[in-house]
Amino acid sequence: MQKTLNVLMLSAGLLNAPLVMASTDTPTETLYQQHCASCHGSDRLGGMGPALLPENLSRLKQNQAEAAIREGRPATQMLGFADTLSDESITALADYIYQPPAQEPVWDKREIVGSHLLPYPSGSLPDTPAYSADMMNLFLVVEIGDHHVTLLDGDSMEPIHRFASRYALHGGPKYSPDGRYVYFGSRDGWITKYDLYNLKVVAEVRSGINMRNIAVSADGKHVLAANYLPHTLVLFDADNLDLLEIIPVENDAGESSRVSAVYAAPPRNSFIAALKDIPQAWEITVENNQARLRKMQTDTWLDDFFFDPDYEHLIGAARDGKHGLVINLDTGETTAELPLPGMPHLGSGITWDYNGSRVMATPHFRTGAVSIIDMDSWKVIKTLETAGPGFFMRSHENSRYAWVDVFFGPNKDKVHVIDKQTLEIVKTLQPEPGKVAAHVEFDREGKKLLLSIWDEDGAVIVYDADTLEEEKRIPMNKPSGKYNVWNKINYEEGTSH
Ligand code: DHE
Repeated sequence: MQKTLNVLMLSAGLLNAPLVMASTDTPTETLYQQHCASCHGSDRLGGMGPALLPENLSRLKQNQAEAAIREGRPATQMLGFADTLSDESITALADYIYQPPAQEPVWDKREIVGSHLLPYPSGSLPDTPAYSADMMNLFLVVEIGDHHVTLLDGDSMEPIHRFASRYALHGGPKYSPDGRYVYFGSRDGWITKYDLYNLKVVAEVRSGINMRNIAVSADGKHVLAANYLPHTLVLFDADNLDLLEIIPVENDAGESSRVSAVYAAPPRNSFIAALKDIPQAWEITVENNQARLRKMQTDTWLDDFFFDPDYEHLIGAARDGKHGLVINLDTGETTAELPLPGMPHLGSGITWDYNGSRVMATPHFRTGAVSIIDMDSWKVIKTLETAGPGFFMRSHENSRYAWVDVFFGPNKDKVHVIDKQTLEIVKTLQPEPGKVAAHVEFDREGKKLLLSIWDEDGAVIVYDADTLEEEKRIPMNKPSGKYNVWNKINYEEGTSH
Protein backbone atom coordinates (compact mmCIF):
# COMPACT_ATOMS: atom_id res chain seq x y z
CA MET A 1 0.00 0.00 0.00
CA GLN A 2 2.76 2.41 1.00
CA LYS A 3 4.60 1.40 -2.16
CA THR A 4 1.56 2.28 -4.31
CA LEU A 5 1.22 5.61 -2.52
CA ASN A 6 4.91 6.32 -3.08
CA VAL A 7 4.63 5.55 -6.78
CA LEU A 8 1.60 7.84 -7.04
CA MET A 9 3.35 10.60 -5.16
CA LEU A 10 6.56 10.16 -7.10
CA SER A 11 4.71 10.45 -10.40
CA ALA A 12 3.16 13.66 -9.12
CA GLY A 13 6.58 14.96 -8.03
CA LEU A 14 5.51 14.94 -4.43
CA LEU A 15 8.11 13.02 -2.53
CA ASN A 16 10.31 16.12 -2.35
CA ALA A 17 7.45 18.43 -1.43
CA PRO A 18 6.81 19.31 2.22
CA LEU A 19 3.81 17.38 3.51
CA VAL A 20 1.35 19.88 4.94
CA MET A 21 -0.91 17.95 7.34
CA ALA A 22 -4.59 18.67 7.68
CA SER A 23 -5.79 17.98 11.20
CA THR A 24 -7.69 14.96 9.88
CA ASP A 25 -4.20 13.37 9.73
CA THR A 26 -4.45 13.04 5.97
CA PRO A 27 -1.60 14.95 4.37
CA THR A 28 -3.04 17.90 2.49
CA GLU A 29 -1.00 16.92 -0.53
CA THR A 30 -2.86 13.60 -0.60
CA LEU A 31 -6.19 15.39 -0.22
CA TYR A 32 -5.21 17.59 -3.15
CA GLN A 33 -4.33 14.59 -5.30
CA GLN A 34 -7.56 12.79 -4.32
CA HIS A 35 -9.99 15.63 -4.82
CA CYS A 36 -8.43 18.39 -6.94
CA ALA A 37 -5.73 16.96 -9.19
CA SER A 38 -8.01 15.46 -11.84
CA CYS A 39 -9.24 18.93 -12.84
CA HIS A 40 -6.45 21.23 -11.70
CA GLY A 41 -3.49 18.96 -12.55
CA SER A 42 -1.34 16.92 -10.22
CA ASP A 43 1.30 19.67 -10.49
CA ARG A 44 -1.31 22.42 -9.89
CA LEU A 45 -0.61 23.84 -13.36
CA GLY A 46 -4.25 23.50 -14.38
CA GLY A 47 -6.20 21.13 -16.59
CA MET A 48 -9.93 21.38 -17.17
CA GLY A 49 -9.87 23.76 -14.18
CA PRO A 50 -7.54 26.72 -13.67
CA ALA A 51 -3.97 26.57 -12.35
CA LEU A 52 -3.79 26.67 -8.53
CA LEU A 53 -0.46 28.41 -7.89
CA PRO A 54 0.08 31.60 -5.86
CA GLU A 55 0.67 33.70 -9.01
CA ASN A 56 -2.53 32.49 -10.64
CA LEU A 57 -4.51 33.00 -7.44
CA SER A 58 -3.25 36.51 -6.74
CA ARG A 59 -6.64 38.02 -7.61
CA LEU A 60 -8.62 35.70 -5.32
CA LYS A 61 -8.62 36.12 -1.55
CA GLN A 62 -7.87 32.97 0.43
CA ASN A 63 -11.28 33.02 2.12
CA GLN A 64 -12.90 33.22 -1.33
CA ALA A 65 -10.88 30.18 -2.40
CA GLU A 66 -12.07 28.40 0.73
CA ALA A 67 -15.67 29.29 -0.09
CA ALA A 68 -15.21 27.97 -3.64
CA ILE A 69 -13.87 24.65 -2.30
CA ARG A 70 -16.75 24.42 0.17
CA GLU A 71 -19.63 25.54 -2.05
CA GLY A 72 -18.34 25.06 -5.58
CA ARG A 73 -18.75 27.60 -8.35
CA PRO A 74 -22.11 28.04 -10.05
CA ALA A 75 -22.25 27.40 -13.81
CA THR A 76 -18.87 25.64 -13.78
CA GLN A 77 -17.71 22.06 -13.27
CA MET A 78 -16.35 23.01 -9.82
CA LEU A 79 -18.44 21.09 -7.29
CA GLY A 80 -18.66 21.95 -3.60
CA PHE A 81 -16.85 19.70 -1.10
CA ALA A 82 -18.83 20.68 2.01
CA ASP A 83 -20.29 17.15 2.25
CA THR A 84 -17.03 15.35 1.53
CA LEU A 85 -14.38 17.27 3.44
CA SER A 86 -14.21 18.64 6.97
CA ASP A 87 -13.87 22.38 7.53
CA GLU A 88 -10.28 21.81 8.66
CA SER A 89 -9.43 19.92 5.49
CA ILE A 90 -10.98 22.66 3.36
CA THR A 91 -8.94 25.32 5.18
CA ALA A 92 -5.81 23.21 4.84
CA LEU A 93 -6.40 22.78 1.11
CA ALA A 94 -6.95 26.51 0.63
CA ASP A 95 -3.76 27.13 2.58
CA TYR A 96 -1.87 24.60 0.51
CA ILE A 97 -2.71 26.08 -2.91
CA TYR A 98 -1.42 29.49 -1.81
CA GLN A 99 2.01 28.00 -1.02
CA PRO A 100 4.58 27.83 -3.82
CA PRO A 101 5.24 24.28 -4.97
CA ALA A 102 8.41 22.61 -3.70
CA GLN A 103 9.85 22.61 -7.20
CA GLU A 104 9.53 25.63 -9.43
CA PRO A 105 7.12 24.74 -12.23
CA VAL A 106 8.64 24.51 -15.67
CA TRP A 107 6.96 25.72 -18.86
CA ASP A 108 9.41 25.32 -21.67
CA LYS A 109 9.46 24.15 -25.29
CA ARG A 110 8.29 20.64 -24.43
CA GLU A 111 5.29 21.87 -22.41
CA ILE A 112 4.32 24.54 -24.97
CA VAL A 113 4.52 22.16 -27.91
CA GLY A 114 2.75 19.47 -25.87
CA SER A 115 -0.18 21.81 -25.19
CA HIS A 116 -0.73 22.68 -28.86
CA LEU A 117 -4.21 21.81 -30.19
CA LEU A 118 -5.04 22.19 -33.87
CA PRO A 119 -8.62 21.13 -34.59
CA TYR A 120 -8.77 23.03 -37.91
CA PRO A 121 -5.39 23.67 -39.56
CA SER A 122 -5.12 26.88 -41.54
CA GLY A 123 -6.91 26.57 -44.90
CA SER A 124 -9.17 23.69 -43.87
CA LEU A 125 -12.40 25.68 -43.35
CA PRO A 126 -14.52 27.63 -45.89
CA ASP A 127 -13.41 31.19 -46.64
CA THR A 128 -16.91 32.67 -46.59
CA PRO A 129 -18.94 33.52 -43.48
CA ALA A 130 -21.47 30.87 -42.44
CA TYR A 131 -24.06 33.56 -41.59
CA SER A 132 -24.99 36.96 -42.88
CA ALA A 133 -24.00 40.14 -41.02
CA ASP A 134 -21.74 43.13 -41.58
CA MET A 135 -18.54 41.28 -40.64
CA MET A 136 -16.85 44.61 -39.95
CA ASN A 137 -19.46 45.63 -37.40
CA LEU A 138 -19.36 42.53 -35.21
CA PHE A 139 -18.72 42.85 -31.49
CA LEU A 140 -17.21 40.25 -29.20
CA VAL A 141 -18.31 40.49 -25.57
CA VAL A 142 -16.19 38.67 -22.99
CA GLU A 143 -18.37 37.35 -20.16
CA ILE A 144 -16.10 36.65 -17.20
CA GLY A 145 -18.95 35.42 -14.96
CA ASP A 146 -19.07 31.99 -16.58
CA HIS A 147 -16.10 32.25 -18.99
CA HIS A 148 -17.98 32.65 -22.25
CA VAL A 149 -17.82 34.96 -25.25
CA THR A 150 -20.85 36.34 -27.07
CA LEU A 151 -20.69 37.39 -30.71
CA LEU A 152 -23.06 40.31 -31.37
CA ASP A 153 -24.33 41.68 -34.66
CA GLY A 154 -23.44 45.39 -34.40
CA ASP A 155 -26.30 46.47 -36.70
CA SER A 156 -29.21 44.62 -35.10
CA MET A 157 -27.49 44.35 -31.72
CA GLU A 158 -28.67 40.74 -31.54
CA PRO A 159 -26.42 37.88 -30.32
CA ILE A 160 -25.27 35.61 -33.16
CA HIS A 161 -23.47 32.97 -31.12
CA ARG A 162 -22.18 32.26 -27.60
CA PHE A 163 -19.24 29.96 -26.90
CA ALA A 164 -17.14 28.81 -23.95
CA SER A 165 -13.74 30.44 -23.49
CA ARG A 166 -10.70 29.40 -21.50
CA TYR A 167 -10.85 30.28 -17.81
CA ALA A 168 -10.27 33.98 -17.00
CA LEU A 169 -9.61 35.74 -20.29
CA HIS A 170 -7.75 38.98 -19.75
CA GLY A 171 -6.75 41.87 -22.01
CA GLY A 172 -8.43 42.70 -25.26
CA PRO A 173 -8.82 39.90 -27.81
CA LYS A 174 -6.80 40.76 -30.93
CA TYR A 175 -8.16 40.45 -34.48
CA SER A 176 -6.27 39.38 -37.59
CA PRO A 177 -5.87 42.38 -39.98
CA ASP A 178 -8.80 41.19 -42.17
CA GLY A 179 -11.04 40.70 -39.12
CA ARG A 180 -11.73 37.01 -39.82
CA TYR A 181 -9.86 35.55 -36.85
CA VAL A 182 -9.63 36.61 -33.26
CA TYR A 183 -7.00 35.61 -30.70
CA PHE A 184 -7.90 35.44 -27.00
CA GLY A 185 -5.41 35.29 -24.11
CA SER A 186 -6.20 33.81 -20.68
CA ARG A 187 -4.50 34.56 -17.38
CA ASP A 188 -3.46 30.88 -17.23
CA GLY A 189 -1.47 31.27 -20.44
CA TRP A 190 -3.84 29.87 -23.07
CA ILE A 191 -4.01 31.48 -26.49
CA THR A 192 -7.12 30.59 -28.49
CA LYS A 193 -7.49 31.36 -32.20
CA TYR A 194 -11.16 31.56 -33.23
CA ASP A 195 -12.57 31.71 -36.77
CA LEU A 196 -15.42 34.24 -36.88
CA TYR A 197 -16.52 33.05 -40.35
CA ASN A 198 -17.03 29.44 -39.24
CA LEU A 199 -17.64 30.00 -35.51
CA LYS A 200 -14.96 27.51 -34.49
CA VAL A 201 -11.86 27.36 -32.32
CA VAL A 202 -9.18 26.55 -34.89
CA ALA A 203 -6.00 26.43 -32.78
CA GLU A 204 -4.90 26.70 -29.16
CA VAL A 205 -1.61 26.68 -27.30
CA ARG A 206 -0.50 27.44 -23.75
CA SER A 207 2.35 29.95 -23.76
CA GLY A 208 3.05 30.04 -20.03
CA ILE A 209 1.69 29.36 -16.57
CA ASN A 210 0.66 32.93 -15.82
CA MET A 211 0.22 35.23 -18.81
CA ARG A 212 -0.57 38.94 -19.06
CA ASN A 213 -1.71 39.46 -22.63
CA ILE A 214 -0.98 38.86 -26.29
CA ALA A 215 -0.37 41.06 -29.33
CA VAL A 216 -0.78 40.27 -33.03
CA SER A 217 1.68 41.85 -35.47
CA ALA A 218 0.37 44.46 -37.92
CA ASP A 219 0.91 42.08 -40.85
CA GLY A 220 -1.05 39.37 -39.01
CA LYS A 221 1.80 36.87 -39.23
CA HIS A 222 2.90 36.60 -35.62
CA VAL A 223 1.45 36.41 -32.13
CA LEU A 224 3.60 37.43 -29.17
CA ALA A 225 2.65 36.43 -25.61
CA ALA A 226 3.77 38.27 -22.45
CA ASN A 227 4.25 36.05 -19.39
CA TYR A 228 4.67 36.64 -15.67
CA LEU A 229 5.51 32.97 -15.14
CA PRO A 230 7.95 31.96 -16.50
CA HIS A 231 9.80 35.20 -17.30
CA THR A 232 9.40 34.90 -21.05
CA LEU A 233 7.99 36.37 -24.21
CA VAL A 234 6.83 33.64 -26.57
CA LEU A 235 6.56 34.05 -30.33
CA PHE A 236 4.08 32.01 -32.40
CA ASP A 237 3.22 31.72 -36.04
CA ALA A 238 -0.27 33.26 -36.30
CA ASP A 239 -1.55 30.67 -38.81
CA ASN A 240 -1.60 27.58 -36.61
CA LEU A 241 -0.06 28.90 -33.38
CA ASP A 242 3.12 26.91 -33.97
CA LEU A 243 5.86 27.83 -31.52
CA LEU A 244 8.63 29.89 -33.15
CA GLU A 245 10.74 31.14 -30.26
CA ILE A 246 10.88 31.41 -26.48
CA ILE A 247 12.58 34.67 -25.54
CA PRO A 248 14.03 34.71 -21.99
CA VAL A 249 13.43 38.15 -20.50
CA GLU A 250 16.56 39.31 -18.70
CA ASN A 251 19.06 42.15 -18.66
CA ASP A 252 22.77 41.88 -19.47
CA ALA A 253 23.50 41.05 -15.82
CA GLY A 254 21.24 37.99 -16.13
CA GLU A 255 18.47 39.40 -13.90
CA SER A 256 15.14 38.21 -15.21
CA SER A 257 11.81 40.01 -15.29
CA ARG A 258 8.11 39.42 -15.55
CA VAL A 259 6.56 41.00 -18.64
CA SER A 260 3.75 43.44 -17.77
CA ALA A 261 2.31 43.56 -21.28
CA VAL A 262 3.13 43.48 -24.97
CA TYR A 263 1.74 45.82 -27.63
CA ALA A 264 1.81 45.82 -31.45
CA ALA A 265 3.32 49.00 -32.95
CA PRO A 266 1.93 48.90 -36.53
CA PRO A 267 3.84 51.81 -38.17
CA ARG A 268 7.10 50.39 -36.81
CA ASN A 269 6.16 46.82 -37.74
CA SER A 270 7.31 45.77 -34.29
CA PHE A 271 6.12 44.84 -30.82
CA ILE A 272 6.87 46.84 -27.66
CA ALA A 273 7.07 45.09 -24.29
CA ALA A 274 6.73 46.61 -20.82
CA LEU A 275 8.87 44.86 -18.19
CA LYS A 276 7.84 44.64 -14.56
CA ASP A 277 11.14 44.04 -12.75
CA ILE A 278 13.85 45.77 -14.80
CA PRO A 279 13.82 49.41 -15.91
CA GLN A 280 13.77 48.69 -19.63
CA ALA A 281 11.28 48.76 -22.49
CA TRP A 282 11.90 46.31 -25.31
CA GLU A 283 11.19 46.63 -29.01
CA ILE A 284 10.89 43.30 -30.79
CA THR A 285 11.01 42.96 -34.57
CA VAL A 286 10.57 39.63 -36.32
CA GLU A 287 12.67 38.72 -39.34
CA ASN A 288 12.53 35.28 -40.93
CA ASN A 289 10.46 34.10 -37.97
CA GLN A 290 13.21 35.13 -35.55
CA ALA A 291 12.92 37.84 -32.94
CA ARG A 292 15.41 40.71 -32.86
CA LEU A 293 15.51 42.62 -29.56
CA ARG A 294 16.21 46.27 -28.89
CA LYS A 295 16.47 47.00 -25.19
CA MET A 296 15.81 50.60 -24.14
CA GLN A 297 17.03 51.56 -20.71
CA THR A 298 14.49 53.77 -18.92
CA ASP A 299 14.96 56.18 -15.99
CA THR A 300 12.64 54.14 -13.81
CA TRP A 301 10.42 51.02 -13.84
CA LEU A 302 7.51 51.64 -16.19
CA ASP A 303 4.22 49.79 -16.30
CA ASP A 304 1.25 50.21 -18.55
CA PHE A 305 2.04 51.90 -21.89
CA PHE A 306 0.25 54.24 -24.25
CA PHE A 307 1.49 55.34 -27.67
CA ASP A 308 0.99 58.42 -29.82
CA PRO A 309 -0.86 57.71 -33.11
CA ASP A 310 2.40 57.40 -35.13
CA TYR A 311 4.09 55.25 -32.50
CA GLU A 312 6.95 57.74 -32.25
CA HIS A 313 6.53 58.07 -28.51
CA LEU A 314 5.73 55.75 -25.68
CA ILE A 315 4.05 57.08 -22.57
CA GLY A 316 4.66 54.86 -19.53
CA ALA A 317 3.37 55.07 -15.97
CA ALA A 318 6.16 55.24 -13.40
CA ARG A 319 6.00 52.70 -10.62
CA ASP A 320 5.58 55.41 -7.95
CA GLY A 321 2.11 55.96 -9.47
CA LYS A 322 2.54 59.74 -9.52
CA HIS A 323 3.96 60.51 -12.92
CA GLY A 324 4.36 59.35 -16.47
CA LEU A 325 7.39 59.42 -18.75
CA VAL A 326 7.37 60.13 -22.48
CA ILE A 327 10.04 58.21 -24.36
CA ASN A 328 11.07 58.76 -27.94
CA LEU A 329 10.97 55.29 -29.45
CA ASP A 330 13.66 56.07 -32.05
CA THR A 331 16.27 57.40 -29.67
CA GLY A 332 15.13 55.69 -26.49
CA GLU A 333 15.52 59.08 -24.71
CA THR A 334 13.04 60.42 -22.17
CA THR A 335 11.60 63.59 -23.71
CA ALA A 336 9.07 64.68 -21.08
CA GLU A 337 7.76 63.95 -17.64
CA LEU A 338 4.05 64.22 -16.89
CA PRO A 339 2.72 64.93 -13.41
CA LEU A 340 -0.20 62.52 -13.05
CA PRO A 341 -2.14 61.93 -9.84
CA GLY A 342 -2.95 58.49 -8.46
CA MET A 343 -1.72 55.76 -10.83
CA PRO A 344 -2.86 56.57 -14.35
CA HIS A 345 -4.38 53.70 -16.33
CA LEU A 346 -2.63 54.61 -19.57
CA GLY A 347 -3.64 51.37 -21.28
CA SER A 348 -7.17 52.67 -21.52
CA GLY A 349 -6.18 56.13 -22.75
CA ILE A 350 -7.71 57.62 -25.89
CA THR A 351 -6.84 60.55 -28.16
CA TRP A 352 -8.77 63.21 -30.13
CA ASP A 353 -8.34 66.56 -31.86
CA TYR A 354 -8.85 69.55 -29.60
CA ASN A 355 -8.33 73.11 -30.82
CA GLY A 356 -6.03 71.95 -33.60
CA SER A 357 -3.86 69.79 -31.34
CA ARG A 358 -4.00 66.12 -30.47
CA VAL A 359 -4.77 65.40 -26.84
CA MET A 360 -4.79 62.17 -24.91
CA ALA A 361 -6.88 61.41 -21.84
CA THR A 362 -6.44 58.79 -19.16
CA PRO A 363 -8.36 57.83 -16.02
CA HIS A 364 -6.60 56.98 -12.73
CA PHE A 365 -6.80 53.91 -10.54
CA ARG A 366 -6.33 55.74 -7.24
CA THR A 367 -7.80 59.19 -7.81
CA GLY A 368 -11.14 60.39 -9.11
CA ALA A 369 -9.60 62.25 -12.02
CA VAL A 370 -9.15 62.17 -15.78
CA SER A 371 -5.92 63.79 -17.01
CA ILE A 372 -6.02 65.45 -20.42
CA ILE A 373 -2.60 65.94 -22.00
CA ASP A 374 -1.51 67.95 -25.05
CA MET A 375 0.58 65.57 -27.14
CA ASP A 376 2.69 68.30 -28.79
CA SER A 377 3.79 70.14 -25.68
CA TRP A 378 3.38 67.10 -23.40
CA LYS A 379 1.66 69.30 -20.81
CA VAL A 380 -1.36 68.35 -18.73
CA ILE A 381 -3.99 70.85 -19.92
CA LYS A 382 -6.80 69.72 -17.65
CA THR A 383 -7.41 67.47 -14.67
CA LEU A 384 -11.09 66.68 -14.67
CA GLU A 385 -12.57 65.65 -11.33
CA THR A 386 -14.72 62.50 -11.43
CA ALA A 387 -16.94 60.70 -8.89
CA GLY A 388 -14.15 58.20 -8.14
CA PRO A 389 -11.22 56.29 -9.63
CA GLY A 390 -11.93 54.87 -13.09
CA PHE A 391 -10.76 51.89 -15.13
CA PHE A 392 -11.74 52.36 -18.77
CA MET A 393 -12.17 55.28 -21.13
CA ARG A 394 -13.63 55.25 -24.62
CA SER A 395 -14.81 57.34 -27.54
CA HIS A 396 -14.98 57.26 -31.35
CA GLU A 397 -13.74 59.67 -33.99
CA ASN A 398 -17.36 60.39 -35.00
CA SER A 399 -18.60 61.07 -31.47
CA ARG A 400 -18.33 64.35 -29.59
CA TYR A 401 -18.35 62.45 -26.30
CA ALA A 402 -15.81 60.43 -24.34
CA TRP A 403 -17.03 57.98 -21.68
CA VAL A 404 -15.27 57.14 -18.44
CA ASP A 405 -16.42 54.77 -15.71
CA VAL A 406 -16.12 55.12 -11.93
CA PHE A 407 -15.04 51.57 -11.30
CA PHE A 408 -14.03 51.85 -7.65
CA GLY A 409 -15.76 53.16 -4.54
CA PRO A 410 -19.32 54.13 -3.65
CA ASN A 411 -20.03 55.59 -7.10
CA LYS A 412 -18.99 52.48 -9.01
CA ASP A 413 -22.44 52.35 -10.62
CA LYS A 414 -21.93 55.74 -12.34
CA VAL A 415 -20.50 56.61 -15.74
CA HIS A 416 -19.47 60.08 -16.88
CA VAL A 417 -19.93 61.48 -20.36
CA ILE A 418 -17.33 64.13 -21.26
CA ASP A 419 -17.71 66.67 -24.06
CA LYS A 420 -14.44 66.39 -26.00
CA GLN A 421 -14.50 70.08 -27.03
CA THR A 422 -15.40 71.76 -23.72
CA LEU A 423 -13.50 69.15 -21.65
CA GLU A 424 -16.39 69.12 -19.17
CA ILE A 425 -18.59 66.32 -17.85
CA VAL A 426 -21.97 66.89 -19.49
CA LYS A 427 -23.90 63.93 -18.12
CA THR A 428 -23.55 61.26 -15.43
CA LEU A 429 -25.52 58.06 -15.90
CA GLN A 430 -26.43 55.50 -13.27
CA PRO A 431 -27.99 52.70 -15.33
CA GLU A 432 -28.32 50.04 -12.59
CA PRO A 433 -28.00 51.39 -9.03
CA GLY A 434 -25.57 49.37 -6.91
CA LYS A 435 -23.95 47.52 -9.82
CA VAL A 436 -20.67 48.46 -11.50
CA ALA A 437 -21.22 50.10 -14.88
CA ALA A 438 -18.01 49.97 -16.90
CA HIS A 439 -16.21 49.66 -20.22
CA VAL A 440 -17.73 51.17 -23.33
CA GLU A 441 -17.21 50.26 -26.97
CA PHE A 442 -18.72 52.10 -29.97
CA ASP A 443 -19.96 50.52 -33.18
CA ARG A 444 -17.96 51.06 -36.37
CA GLU A 445 -19.75 54.33 -37.26
CA GLY A 446 -19.70 55.77 -33.76
CA LYS A 447 -23.51 55.94 -33.71
CA LYS A 448 -24.24 53.47 -30.93
CA LEU A 449 -22.28 52.17 -28.03
CA LEU A 450 -22.31 49.31 -25.56
CA LEU A 451 -21.83 49.61 -21.80
CA SER A 452 -21.41 46.67 -19.40
CA ILE A 453 -23.36 46.11 -16.20
CA TRP A 454 -20.51 44.17 -14.60
CA ASP A 455 -22.50 41.61 -12.63
CA GLU A 456 -23.39 37.94 -12.86
CA ASP A 457 -26.96 39.08 -13.29
CA GLY A 458 -25.70 41.75 -15.65
CA ALA A 459 -26.26 43.08 -19.12
CA VAL A 460 -24.81 44.96 -22.01
CA ILE A 461 -26.73 48.21 -22.53
CA VAL A 462 -27.02 49.73 -26.00
CA TYR A 463 -27.03 53.56 -26.06
CA ASP A 464 -27.56 56.04 -28.86
CA ALA A 465 -24.18 57.79 -29.01
CA ASP A 466 -25.70 61.25 -29.75
CA THR A 467 -28.83 61.40 -27.62
CA LEU A 468 -27.25 59.29 -24.83
CA GLU A 469 -30.61 57.49 -24.53
CA GLU A 470 -30.74 53.80 -23.63
CA GLU A 471 -32.04 51.63 -26.51
CA LYS A 472 -31.96 48.11 -25.12
CA ARG A 473 -30.43 45.69 -22.60
CA ILE A 474 -28.99 42.33 -23.53
CA PRO A 475 -28.70 40.08 -20.42
CA MET A 476 -25.18 38.72 -19.86
CA ASN A 477 -23.07 37.07 -17.16
CA LYS A 478 -20.60 39.66 -15.90
CA PRO A 479 -19.75 41.14 -19.28
CA SER A 480 -16.32 42.82 -19.15
CA GLY A 481 -14.70 44.08 -22.36
CA LYS A 482 -16.42 44.52 -25.71
CA TYR A 483 -14.51 44.69 -28.98
CA ASN A 484 -15.74 45.95 -32.34
CA VAL A 485 -13.98 44.43 -35.38
CA TRP A 486 -13.80 47.63 -37.46
CA ASN A 487 -12.61 49.82 -34.61
CA LYS A 488 -9.91 47.37 -33.62
CA ILE A 489 -8.48 46.53 -37.03
CA ASN A 490 -8.42 50.22 -37.98
CA TYR A 491 -6.82 51.29 -34.71
CA GLU A 492 -9.71 53.72 -34.17
CA GLU A 493 -8.56 56.68 -32.02
CA GLY A 494 -11.25 56.26 -29.37
CA THR A 495 -10.61 52.62 -28.52
CA SER A 496 -7.85 50.44 -27.08
CA HIS A 497 -5.30 48.87 -29.40
FE1 DHE B 1 -6.67 44.49 -17.04
C1 DHE B 1 -6.54 45.12 -20.41
C2 DHE B 1 -3.33 45.09 -16.82
C3 DHE B 1 -6.85 44.10 -13.66
C4 DHE B 1 -10.01 43.81 -17.28
N1 DHE B 1 -5.22 45.03 -18.36
C5 DHE B 1 -5.36 45.20 -19.72
C6 DHE B 1 -4.09 45.48 -20.30
C7 DHE B 1 -3.17 45.46 -19.28
C8 DHE B 1 -3.89 45.19 -18.06
C9 DHE B 1 -1.67 45.72 -19.39
C10 DHE B 1 -3.83 45.77 -21.77
C11 DHE B 1 -3.53 44.46 -22.44
C12 DHE B 1 -4.32 44.16 -23.68
O1 DHE B 1 -5.48 44.55 -23.80
O2 DHE B 1 -3.77 43.44 -24.52
N2 DHE B 1 -5.33 44.62 -15.50
C13 DHE B 1 -4.03 44.92 -15.64
C14 DHE B 1 -3.42 45.00 -14.34
O3 DHE B 1 -2.20 45.22 -14.12
C15 DHE B 1 -4.46 44.86 -13.32
C16 DHE B 1 -4.70 46.23 -12.64
C17 DHE B 1 -4.13 43.88 -12.19
C18 DHE B 1 -4.00 42.45 -12.61
O4 DHE B 1 -4.13 41.59 -11.75
O5 DHE B 1 -3.76 42.13 -13.76
C19 DHE B 1 -5.65 44.49 -14.20
N3 DHE B 1 -8.16 44.02 -15.71
C20 DHE B 1 -8.01 43.90 -14.39
C21 DHE B 1 -9.27 43.58 -13.74
O6 DHE B 1 -9.45 43.40 -12.50
C22 DHE B 1 -10.31 43.56 -14.77
C23 DHE B 1 -11.26 44.73 -14.51
C24 DHE B 1 -11.15 42.27 -14.77
C25 DHE B 1 -10.42 41.06 -15.29
O7 DHE B 1 -10.92 40.48 -16.26
O8 DHE B 1 -9.38 40.70 -14.76
C26 DHE B 1 -9.47 43.79 -16.03
N4 DHE B 1 -8.01 44.49 -18.55
C27 DHE B 1 -9.34 44.18 -18.44
C28 DHE B 1 -9.98 44.31 -19.73
C29 DHE B 1 -8.98 44.71 -20.62
C30 DHE B 1 -7.75 44.79 -19.86
C31 DHE B 1 -11.47 44.10 -20.01
C32 DHE B 1 -9.15 45.03 -22.10
C33 DHE B 1 -9.60 46.45 -22.21
C34 DHE B 1 -9.82 46.89 -23.63
O9 DHE B 1 -10.83 47.52 -23.86
O10 DHE B 1 -9.00 46.64 -24.50
